[in-house]
Amino acid sequence: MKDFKRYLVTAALPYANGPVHIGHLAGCYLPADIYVRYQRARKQDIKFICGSDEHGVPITIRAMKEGITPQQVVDKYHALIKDSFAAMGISFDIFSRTSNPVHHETSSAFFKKLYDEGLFEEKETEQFYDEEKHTFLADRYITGTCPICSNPNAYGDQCEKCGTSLSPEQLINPKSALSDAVPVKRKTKHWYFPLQNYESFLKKWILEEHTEWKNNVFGQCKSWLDNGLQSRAMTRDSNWGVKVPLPDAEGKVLYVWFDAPIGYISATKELTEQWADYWQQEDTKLVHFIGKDNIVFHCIIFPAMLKAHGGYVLPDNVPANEFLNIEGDKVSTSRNWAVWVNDYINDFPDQQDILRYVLCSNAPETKDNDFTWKDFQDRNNSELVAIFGNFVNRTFVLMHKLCGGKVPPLHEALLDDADKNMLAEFDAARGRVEKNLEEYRFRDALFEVIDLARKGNKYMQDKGPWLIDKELKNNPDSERYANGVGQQLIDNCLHICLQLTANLSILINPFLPFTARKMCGMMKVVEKMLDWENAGKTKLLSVGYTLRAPELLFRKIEDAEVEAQVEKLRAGLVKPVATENKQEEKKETVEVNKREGEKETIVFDDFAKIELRVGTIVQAEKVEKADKLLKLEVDLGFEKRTIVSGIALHFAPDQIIGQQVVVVVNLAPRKMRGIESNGMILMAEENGKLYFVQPGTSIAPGSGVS
Ligand code: B3M
Ligand code: ZN
Repeated sequence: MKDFKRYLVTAALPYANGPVHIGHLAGCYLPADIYVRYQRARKQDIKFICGSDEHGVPITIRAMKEGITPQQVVDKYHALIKDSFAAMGISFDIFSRTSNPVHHETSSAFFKKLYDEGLFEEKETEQFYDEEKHTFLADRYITGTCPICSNPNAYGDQCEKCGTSLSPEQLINPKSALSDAVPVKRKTKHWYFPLQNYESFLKKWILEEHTEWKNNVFGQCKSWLDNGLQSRAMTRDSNWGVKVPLPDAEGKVLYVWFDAPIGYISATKELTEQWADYWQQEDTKLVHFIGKDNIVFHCIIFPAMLKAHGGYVLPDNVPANEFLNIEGDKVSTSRNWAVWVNDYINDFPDQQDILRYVLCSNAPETKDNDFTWKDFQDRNNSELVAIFGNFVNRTFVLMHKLCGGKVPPLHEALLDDADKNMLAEFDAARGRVEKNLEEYRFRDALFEVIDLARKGNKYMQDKGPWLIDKELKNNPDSERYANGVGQQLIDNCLHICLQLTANLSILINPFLPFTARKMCGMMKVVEKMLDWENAGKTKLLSVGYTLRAPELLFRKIEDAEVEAQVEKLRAGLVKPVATENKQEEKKETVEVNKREGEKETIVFDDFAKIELRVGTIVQAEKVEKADKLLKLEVDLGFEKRTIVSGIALHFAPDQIIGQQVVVVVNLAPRKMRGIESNGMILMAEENGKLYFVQPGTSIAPGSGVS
């Protein structure tokens, strides 16, 4: 592994066109913050960079919608976003903005250097133009039907339904997003960056040298590189953005994805005079935290730009997260299906750490995940309150009750295996947390911290110092507790639990910084104790030191609170006007002509969640005391699965061995009669008789069905 001297951590620059929601937090800001807080605690030289992305079409569209200028839009949302992050404890060293002069200078000089070196292709092409609004239509200014999935509301740069990246020419029935007018073609000149010239560099750098990147990131990069790269226009016709620094470029600005990543550099310049050390010294570890929709820009385009420019470090890692859905549905800002961070802060004042906890323990690190308010309540009540909070609280209460409010001494001679194992766990847990954090597995790291608290609870429960105390009171002549041994055993248990509390505060600090601070207050220690080098140590609190009264670290979340949040979410839902009417129409016809068993319409995305594969039944037997169930062993090619199926009244076990079936393979496991069933077999039914749904001919197990 490379020996890095300093860290430069960036988190994606949010568009200043709306508030941030919890999906943004879970996607990149929270993991970035945890990583940075951990490295700061390790006393690393580190800078944490972010700011708002104030250019591009999202801003101008928002301005039109609200009837204000783009400048007013960015001023309003920059402030709102900055405050939300600060309130959540996201500890940027700087939260800058791409409208700052330093950014305009930096990005335009960057462009000029590539231009002067002849690294752009200048091309005149025909592009869509809105004759009513007198403007060219790129990216999101143009909408139409997606050629891949037929979504009628695809954008000129991407279809949000199927995720395909598009160019305006590919849209069917294109129309202007500004006026609804049918656009015409007009000639315009732009500067293109020939990404294909950097293909071999990128292939070597990513596919050979960065095989450690997360699977989702590496996979996306590989598919882009395998499909071959093409020139991309790095300028746009617009008046909002960084002006193209060339004499014949009136009305043209830099493409927002050209200027925005340079925003990381500009913000560092604004932060420190030593900015060049962070960006241009080979021993800097640059890490970009982003969401999955930004992977290509951070792993392919920006590195190619940096390489073309020369003199800059490239990212060592780009730990992108997937998306966080809300209550089973994709976040949609236009439908207002989101939990806004500023709303959360209003509704749950001083409860930032609960949200940080839930978003980290359920982070979409390897796949899209779902946030539900019920899960929020459960994780808080049964993990934060019942495990972590409970351990700390019991320790403090008992220490006040049984040890006079002071850190009791440790009587080495009386230490047994349970004590020694508990003490050894401090350092072992530190090691596990550390390894997970270094490798960007934040969920696992947090789990280890909670698990340590869980072990603390068990240790205390097994030792039961209150029982010793009771016995001493009831029977002062107790032999086994004679000569002060009873009190010494109590001392040992609470001494260890207090040292463990100190360790927990250090380990939890990157994740729940507000809680760690509270714990320091209770232990009457300065925050310096939270330095990572103290993690694993068993003598952090001095014997005889008086500690404060316990303060509850977390509070329970009541049913009514989460019910109110779900209600708020549903009440705030905005249906797009066009589809709302259509749905109403459909509802009526459904009421009239409802078929038996008819279900409501689902969108393609719902269907796409189901993984269907062909399998071959290789074993079948009756389940004891369940006349309807058969226990099947199904060969799926990549593995064999046990599936319990309710077909025993229709098929004899030995008749069906060798039959091919279609299996829902990603159904959550379910226990039936004590047997875990891992999937479901598709059956057709006619007049009460069951038939297997089968491929028409025998094909390889594991083949996909769609
Ligand atoms: N503003 C896109 C986004 O918020 C964009 C990120 C820029 S990072 C340089 O998803
Ligand atoms: Zn599509």
